[in-house]
Amino acid sequence: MTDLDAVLGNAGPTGLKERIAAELAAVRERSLAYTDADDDMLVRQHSPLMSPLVWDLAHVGNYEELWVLREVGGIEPMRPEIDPLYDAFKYPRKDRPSLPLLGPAEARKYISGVRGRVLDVLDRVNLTDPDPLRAGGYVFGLVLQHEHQHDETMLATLQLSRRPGLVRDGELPPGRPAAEPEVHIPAGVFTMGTDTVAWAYDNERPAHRLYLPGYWIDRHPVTNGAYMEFVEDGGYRDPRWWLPQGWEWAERGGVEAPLFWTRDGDTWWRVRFGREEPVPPDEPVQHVSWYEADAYARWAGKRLPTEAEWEKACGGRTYPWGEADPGHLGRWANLGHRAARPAPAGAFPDGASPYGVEQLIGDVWEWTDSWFQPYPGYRCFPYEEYSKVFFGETYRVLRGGSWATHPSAVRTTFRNWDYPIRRQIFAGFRCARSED
Ligand code: AVJ
Ligand code: FE
Repeated sequence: MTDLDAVLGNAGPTGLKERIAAELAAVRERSLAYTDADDDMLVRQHSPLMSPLVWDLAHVGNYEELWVLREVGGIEPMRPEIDPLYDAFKYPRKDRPSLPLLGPAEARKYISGVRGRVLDVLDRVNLTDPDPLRAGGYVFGLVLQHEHQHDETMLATLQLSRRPGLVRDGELPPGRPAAEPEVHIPAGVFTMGTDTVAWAYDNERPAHRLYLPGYWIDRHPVTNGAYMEFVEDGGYRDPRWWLPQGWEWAERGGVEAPLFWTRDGDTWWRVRFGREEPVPPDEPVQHVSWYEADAYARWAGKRLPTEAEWEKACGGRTYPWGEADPGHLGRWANLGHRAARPAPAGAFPDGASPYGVEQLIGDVWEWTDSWFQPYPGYRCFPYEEYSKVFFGETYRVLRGGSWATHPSAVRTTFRNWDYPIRRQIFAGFRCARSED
């Protein structure tokens, strides 16, 4: 099957255009919901780590203009003077509030003007054109995933703002205890990455065969309850568990628990979207840095999985449960902000991989032991600033998406990355260990 057949499916180009239009409408509804706040909330910088929300809003429109209107549609720039303001490489996040950004009303008008023309381009584009940006609607997949990624970034900003009442919560299924907390993955060759997932990024390609010795991997992500034991055992005060840089980072910042946690007597509390609540023990831990994840794993007598080990545990499918699109939220995974938190361990038995590993997709991004590096045979497409400029020994890979990640923006081959000190993202981890 070619890439094109895979994405066109039985619906053909017309069905694909309808799906793209529906997904574009849905992601925009999401972006507008996260920016449905007063102007002060939108233009203020809530943390030096993040852009003002109004920057993300105009940036997704500008990205859409660059790729769909100019690159594919051949349309002249609508407002060339604003391009540098929304180029993520021109000004660091901390400097963005002092730029002459579009205000909230102007930003909404600009992105809706772009969107109108994008739908015209979608109408007339040939999705079977061999040009790789057009074939299978790749450019639309690019802007859709990009906007969802920024929506997740906006949720992290909203969490950092500690402002209540802006982020919707929801219902989740209950957890189940695991009879066997670890799963054995036998030695052997598996295929890492993809050649066939139509909207995969360059960094997920090409598919390549890889041999891994046998290993054990946790069935569920590490929970708050398990992480509390590490904290209570003095894990943050014992350098034996920490890499030197991690120890230094925690000392300098006075880090003693996950971000947003505070202790009151014997009880741990957290702030979640502006509201205080006791930390629920059976939920996967989130808002930990790579250094904390790595230290916990060493304390537990284990280690973080490599990204290859994480991906092999998914069983070689687009999703751990098979090829079915996770769009039917509910059954397989906690994705797409159905609730504003991870689901308790064991909540998604139907989402298990063929090996029986659960909650690989959704809930929390999972830190892995791997640096973000290109796969053998990597080819940059369509631009260097998505992946290529980040390769090296600077960023650690995260896998699987979080509760805040949209189903269209994650799959078992998807690779995310961040600095090992970052913890405003919705990141947790699971542990692994080699065979004895
Ligand atoms: C893939 C999440 C690391 O948000 O920094 C957004 C994605 N690239 N705009 C990020 C991205 C360009 C990127 N991550
Ligand atoms: Fe971006």
